[in-house]
Amino acid sequence: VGFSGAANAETMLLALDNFVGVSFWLISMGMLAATAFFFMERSSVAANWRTSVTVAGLITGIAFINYMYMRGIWVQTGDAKTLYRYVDWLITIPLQMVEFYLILAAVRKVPSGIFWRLLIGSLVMLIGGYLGEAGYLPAPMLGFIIVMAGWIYLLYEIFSGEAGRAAEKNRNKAFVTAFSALRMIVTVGWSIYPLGYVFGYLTGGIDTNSLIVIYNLVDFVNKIAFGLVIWSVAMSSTGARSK
Ligand SMILES: *C/C=C(C)/C=C/C=C(C)/C=C/C1=C(C)CCCC1(C)C
Repeated sequence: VGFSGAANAETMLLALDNFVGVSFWLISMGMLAATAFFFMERSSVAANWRTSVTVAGLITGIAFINYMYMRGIWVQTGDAKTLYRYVDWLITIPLQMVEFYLILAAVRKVPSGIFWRLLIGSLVMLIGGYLGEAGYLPAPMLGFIIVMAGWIYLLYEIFSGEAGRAAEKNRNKAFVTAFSALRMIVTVGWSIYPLGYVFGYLTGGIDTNSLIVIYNLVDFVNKIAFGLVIWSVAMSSTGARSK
């Protein structure tokens, strides 16, 4: 029982000594647990933080369903093309970027332009990636360029654009720590995803199983830890209020 798709197709069961399949299951369960946690914790945080915590739960909830689906595809075919992940990414990445606006807005009034720029920037990024990966663009390189441009734009917005400047106005220690942790996730945590595209389309090949495991593991940080950072700043702001 190795990594072969044929072996899986014969039984239609998940071989538990198969690390790729197990990683799908582990992340699915992690996403489910995180979703239940965020939805239950929602009522423990101050009213102005509830939307942020709800959205954290939506992100892991969407990922949970997509992981169940991808796991099934993988068990049946021995493959799980990155393209399936776009169903999740198309919804969760815009939600994650909107989280920056939501946590800023939980603390003080911020211009709604921030919301729209983060939303539209992330949609452009993801749609470009999808079209490139699905073969709708004349060259995969074009998709890559659109995604990189979108991503750089988003980084600019949260570091030095209006969102970044609005965050600087905040002197609350828990908020500052959380905001910079979220920035790190979007900078460093996200930097793993292009590897699959670069090796898969631009240079000619990457081992599918390794790529799946890598994406599964980074999603753990990029979705669950991302939500936990938001939950923790929500909790500490709630505590500070009731004291
Ligand atoms: C929860 C899922 C997350 C945070 C997914 C993030 C995905 C990316 C940041 C993907 C980025 C890509 C590039 C930077 C270039 C090539 C195409 C992508 C879409 C894989």
